[in-house]
Amino acid sequence: MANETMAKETSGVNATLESHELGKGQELHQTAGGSHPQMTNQRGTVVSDDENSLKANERGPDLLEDFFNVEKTQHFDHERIPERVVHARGYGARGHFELTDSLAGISKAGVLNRVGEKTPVFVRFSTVAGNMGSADTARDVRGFAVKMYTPEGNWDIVGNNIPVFFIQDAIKFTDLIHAAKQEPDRGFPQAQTAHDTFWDWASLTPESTHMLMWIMSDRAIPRSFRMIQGFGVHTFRLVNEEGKSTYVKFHWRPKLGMASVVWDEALKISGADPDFHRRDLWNAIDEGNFPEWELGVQLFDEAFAEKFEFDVLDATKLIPEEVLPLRIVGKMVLNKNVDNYFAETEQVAFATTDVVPGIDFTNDPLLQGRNLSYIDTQITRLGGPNYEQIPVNAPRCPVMNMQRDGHMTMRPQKGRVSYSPSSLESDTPRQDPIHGFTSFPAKENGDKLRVRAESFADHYSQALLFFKSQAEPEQNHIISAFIFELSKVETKSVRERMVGQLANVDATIAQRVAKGLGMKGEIKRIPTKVPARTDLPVSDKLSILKTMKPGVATKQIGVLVADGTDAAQVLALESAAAKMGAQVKIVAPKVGGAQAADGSMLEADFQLAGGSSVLFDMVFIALSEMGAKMLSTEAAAVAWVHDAFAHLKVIGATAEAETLLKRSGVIVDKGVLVGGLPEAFLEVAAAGRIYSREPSVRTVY
Ligand code: HDE
Repeated sequence: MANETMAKETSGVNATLESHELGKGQELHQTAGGSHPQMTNQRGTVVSDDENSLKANERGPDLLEDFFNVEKTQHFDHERIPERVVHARGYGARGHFELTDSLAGISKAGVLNRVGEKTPVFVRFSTVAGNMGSADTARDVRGFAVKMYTPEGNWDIVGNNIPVFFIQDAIKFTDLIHAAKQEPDRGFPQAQTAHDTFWDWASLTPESTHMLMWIMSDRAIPRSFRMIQGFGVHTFRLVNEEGKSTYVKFHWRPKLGMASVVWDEALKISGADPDFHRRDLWNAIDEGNFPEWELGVQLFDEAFAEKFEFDVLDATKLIPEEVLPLRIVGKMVLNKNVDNYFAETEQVAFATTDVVPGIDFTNDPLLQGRNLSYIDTQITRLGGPNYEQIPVNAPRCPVMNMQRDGHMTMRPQKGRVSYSPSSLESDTPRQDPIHGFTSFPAKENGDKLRVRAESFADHYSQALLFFKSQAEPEQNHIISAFIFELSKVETKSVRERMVGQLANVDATIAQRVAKGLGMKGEIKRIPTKVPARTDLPVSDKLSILKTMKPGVATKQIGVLVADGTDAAQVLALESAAAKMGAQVKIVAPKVGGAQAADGSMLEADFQLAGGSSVLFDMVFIALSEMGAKMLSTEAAAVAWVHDAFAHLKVIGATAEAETLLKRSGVIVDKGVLVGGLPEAFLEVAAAGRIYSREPSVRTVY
């Protein structure tokens, strides 16, 4: 039957295949049922056979005229586009922003004026250093980029989960990234800063010290994208109808509060589930547990900026919330997963210059440099200047101007006139001085110079402030992270120089790191003109542990079962967990499940070897005596329990599971509940990890 006729006569692939004479040895594929649409090529021609290429004879060579095969393969050959030079590994979702407190009078931006209006958003979370295929849980800053499709144009807040940055001037960005990425001669390591070039650069770049404290902290190993804060980092301007400017810093605050994993766990998750964060976000949205953030702003004027102890244009500094509280003005909900990862998450293009009237820039030299970089990079990455026409990037308001043509133009612009001024047509777009974007007329004068402002010179005070503001376990983690990273540095002089920089923050911090590195001799402090101030009051808001929100909602409980498990106990845990919004995941030696003591089957979510305890927030060992004995000789089970203990998780267990607990080196503490009720286990788990256990499982330097 000819292709064209078949296209008219059949309504689905099933019918097409059935009416098609199958090739020798070819079987009809089983389908999921339903009415499948016809498969076509990219030009719309219906495909009659997607299994066999066109050959000169049954065992002969392929024919070039097989345009179906040629098109399919050529398309495949071009499936990849250049990955982002930084933030290559990311994951996105859709949702909306809703203003709850109007900033009318402060900013004329409609999105910050119209209370209750829901503005669609696309958010992409990312790591910075790793390539697209790297693991989600690498120690790194998380990108937190929000695109708001406002009726006045797209507004992007292209932020991070850390409120400060490594450098003060954009001209240093290339160096930072080259130092952090794979070393150019050997092409490794990727997705980590734990190597010579990064620490060589960092130890020679005192302005990075504050940020180093943050990336060595637990902020850099978040439990979930849903549990990170976001920051615009720079000081921006809000501009009102009268042209008055107010400085602003943007903050996103997760409704669930912040939470992190522990470092050894992060390393193991990278192997057990490199997609840990994206899977978590996808699942949460898929299940209707929509993540939410509040938008907070720190608003201030010139007078505040003048008297604040650091320069508000310096992106290596933050303004503590205790000094300038947040005003919560809205909330953002992510409630829709993407339909297609590539079309949306990969092709989304953020830019700091995507702003609307009422939002404006300051002279922060990092922001100024970023304003050049983003559109430029998209042109290469997405193949031309029309990437704004791709649906995920297209504004949800009219776009009319005299820009024309170029690769992949999708808007067929009508008319003769493609220039301005013009008189030939009555409907050509015109500039609008009243409603259009106008830049704040900041006064500029002085000499043209390549300099770093004197007011940017203090590199250590806020590094110390951050460290001092952490809870003790968090401080210990920062020290351990420096030790881990610098232990991967092969060049001794680099290790020593970095410790010499840390001595500028605080002698004890440097000594603790030196001790962990086994460094002998006196620490050589790097000379600095501006020593760290020790008088800055601590800011509890900078700590995850001091601000943590208790609860188990959307948390994952790994339950280890085997043949002989008491099914009633598992059911009781499931029902108690459901009441508190936590999720039970059954891990069994076989994915087919386990046969409970009463003969019923307990269905498994994970097979033991693929369901490592690092994937769960807390664990319950629901084993019979026989089951515990059997699993005591199973390395995966012993590691499962041992890791949960070492990762400071709350562990619940049946009294019969004791053999396995002992074999795994578990020492009973307030986070190990043997033979208790599920409610008691969940109550303890709601308070989070057992950080007090830490000194018994790893050295604190
Ligand atoms: Fe970026 N950054 N950046 N950056 N950045 C990019 O743009 C750049 C900086 C941030 O999910 C690139 O589309 C320069 C600070 C995020 O798609 C590129 C400088 C902050 C994302 C670029 C900075 C960020 C990017 C690479 C120093 C936090 C991911 C691909 C002046 C406030 C957005 C791309 C996404 C991505 C340049 C520093 C956040 C090359 C030159 C500071 C969240 O344009």
